Amino acid sequence: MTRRDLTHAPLVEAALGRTPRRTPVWFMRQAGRSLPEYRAVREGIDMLDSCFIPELLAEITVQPVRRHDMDGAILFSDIVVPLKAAGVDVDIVPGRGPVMGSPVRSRGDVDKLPVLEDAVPEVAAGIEAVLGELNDSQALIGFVGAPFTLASYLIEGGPSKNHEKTKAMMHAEPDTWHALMRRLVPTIMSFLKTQVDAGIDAMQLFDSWAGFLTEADYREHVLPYSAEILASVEGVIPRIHFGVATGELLGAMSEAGSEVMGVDWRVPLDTAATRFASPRVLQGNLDPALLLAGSDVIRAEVIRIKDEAARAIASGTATGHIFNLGHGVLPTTDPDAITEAVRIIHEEA
Ligand code: 1CP
Repeated sequence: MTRRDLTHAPLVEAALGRTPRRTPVWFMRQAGRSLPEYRAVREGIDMLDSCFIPELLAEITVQPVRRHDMDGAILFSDIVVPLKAAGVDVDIVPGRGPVMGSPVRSRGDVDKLPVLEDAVPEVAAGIEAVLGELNDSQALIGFVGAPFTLASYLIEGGPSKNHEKTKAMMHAEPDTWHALMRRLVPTIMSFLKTQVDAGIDAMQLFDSWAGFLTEADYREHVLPYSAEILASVEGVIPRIHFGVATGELLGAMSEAGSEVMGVDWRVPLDTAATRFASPRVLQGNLDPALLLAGSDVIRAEVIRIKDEAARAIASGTATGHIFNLGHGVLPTTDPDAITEAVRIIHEEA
């Protein structure tokens, strides 16, 4: 594979700290349930199965770019896909999320956890099909879940409100915790390698639930492992790092090494930038709920967010801005409101 030349794609330019011709935008969860064309092609097909059908995953990945003039496509997959590919008994239950056949609670469970060693050819073929559909202004963003967020699903056995079993293991059995991290890192890196080898143009590390941790816990139990994953693609593709409610962790998370830091909607972008270990590109941070509030509200919020990013760049604490939501598109969002938001983001200076 020869990597595509995306030197002039706004998203890649912004991620590398250059000034793009327009503000690049993509939305987390832009593929998926807000789109009728997604619901149509997914009809009768299990969520995890759909992540292993190359033509289907490619079609779903491209749908939002086609419809909304996004500057980036996010690979249609899920953070548990590498676990499934490794042979872990995991299912995605509609309306709930990833559920494990048998949770990981002891050192014995950790030692039995399968590790992904091989490439995932279905995902590689899907990426190749996506790249055939995108032009050279449209970046394909690959992603992996970070080891903390994946560990939470494995230990809790499914989606969790408080992550209490996860935190209990971290503190009561730190050796088991670190062994689990050590076992997850190669699986995540190998799934990332499949995507990089197949030609993704950028990547995002989703540590969705890291915001539940204290900074001390994050530094000791999570940061070294996330840093190792990001380091594995340093200089190869631009890297984005994101978690929800991570305002208090932005400094520590920025030490993991990504060029771009995702910020959720709770922290103004110019405030967020002052917390980074060194200047980074900002990504964010429109509250996804406000896509339901009408275009006057969206326009006012877009102007506010772009002003905050511009102030951070002018003061030297940030080196660029990729527009995004502060977390994923809500399934009840009207797709026309998304198209309109993207138009406003591109048109407001
Ligand atoms: O049947 C369906 O449509 C199920 C809904 C769904 C979808 C569309 C799930 C189940 N996963 C996905 C795809 C997905 N997952 C994408 C690609 C689509 C896109 O972004 O456009 C991505 C990037 C993810 C990543 C993902 N999965 C994360 C990290 C992002 C985030 O939202 O913080 C997490 C935490 C998951 C777990 C997961 N998978 C699915 C659900 C409902 C959940 C969350 C469950 C929970 O609340 O714990």
